Amino acid sequence: MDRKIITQEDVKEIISAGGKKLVILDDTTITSLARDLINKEGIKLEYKDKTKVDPLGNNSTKTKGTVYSINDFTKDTVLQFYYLMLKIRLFEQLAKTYKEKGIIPGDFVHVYMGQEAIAVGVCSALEKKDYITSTHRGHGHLIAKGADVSKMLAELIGKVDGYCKGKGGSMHISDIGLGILGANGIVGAGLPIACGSALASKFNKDKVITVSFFGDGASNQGTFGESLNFAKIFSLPVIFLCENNNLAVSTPVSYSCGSPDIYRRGLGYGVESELINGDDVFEVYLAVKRILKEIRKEPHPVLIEATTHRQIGHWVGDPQKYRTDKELADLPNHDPLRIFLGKVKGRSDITSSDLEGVESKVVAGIKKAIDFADKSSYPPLENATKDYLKE
Ligand SMILES: Cc1ncc(C[n+]2csc(CCOP(=O)(O)OP(=O)(O)O)c2C)c(N)n1
Ligand SMILES: [Mg+2]
Repeated sequence: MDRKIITQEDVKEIISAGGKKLVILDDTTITSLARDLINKEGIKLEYKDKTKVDPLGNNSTKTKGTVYSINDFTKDTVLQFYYLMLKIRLFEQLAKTYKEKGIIPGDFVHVYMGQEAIAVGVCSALEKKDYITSTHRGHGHLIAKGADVSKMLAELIGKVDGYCKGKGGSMHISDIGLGILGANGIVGAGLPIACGSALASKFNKDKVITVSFFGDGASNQGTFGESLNFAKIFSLPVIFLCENNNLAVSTPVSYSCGSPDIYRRGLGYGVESELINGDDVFEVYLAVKRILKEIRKEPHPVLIEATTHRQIGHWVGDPQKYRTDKELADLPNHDPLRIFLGKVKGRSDITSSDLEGVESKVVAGIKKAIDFADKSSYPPLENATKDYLKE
């Protein structure tokens, strides 16, 4: 079988055709549900490339790259990916400028530039009813899940029409109606929250899935292990999505993580785990779509590690003295928008005027947000102590 990914359905097909052997490529991914069935039915795996040792012993579902054709995607989907990624990029450029000019109050603004392919690939694969938990670097997740950029911008600059009436700021935006269970200033805090919502979905049998975004730094928090174990023992419908940008503020993974393969930690908890290329929106979308389908069929947790690159500092104003010149010079090669545009060149039906049309739409939306936030007023002093608790 020359397939790159073998799912439970593929194995069932082989069984019903009376097959007892599976010939696969060296870098074929076998999902954990498929693996369980292969083991149960005693199907033999035979690798075309004989250098590969038995993957079942290793229990790894490492993906070396999903093979796809850009032509597999509809034009609408491709343009929607561009719309969302560009919307995030322009929103973040604006947030950066506002912070540099002192228009945004408070200490830190963490922007998502460079990681857009993950938020957009994941959230485009989700259904509206699904939930996400976000992080301190959350603007991209929120925009991809449908948050209103006008209300977001108003919140960032402390205005009364913002998501939290201007009192929460960048790291406290949520919109339950859109399935956004909150950005979060506490590193690693989203994972247990995701377990809670996934537990509710399990009880309600509503087929809702929760995705918890977190960083490589958060993977060293106790909440990571506690949440993965909890989700496994209760078979919760949740994806733990680690955005590995190799840095927690200034600390690289090589210093902070015992093993550079964060996804492998999931295997120790019996959680299906994969490594994907988070620079490519098409790859992220396909991997997450496939995993969601399996989880909706039978609830279980999955850990995804998506490699990615933070295009600027940890916070706006971070001089990034800890990054080498070589690393900084290589960043454009990992820019998800650049990678996207390179792939789209292969589509004869997508013209530069199609892309320009998307750009104009994004710019108009950002201009509207600026206008909305500008016109909104600051909250009155007498409301300073209100709205913190449900009244
Ligand atoms: C519990 C906790 N510890 C420390 C911090 C300070 N802090 C904020 S962001 C951050 C790094 C997080 O790194 P990572 O999880 O990789 O996310 P990234 O910033 O790379 O997106 C730290 C240590 C915090 N907010 N919460
Ligand atoms: Mg990080």
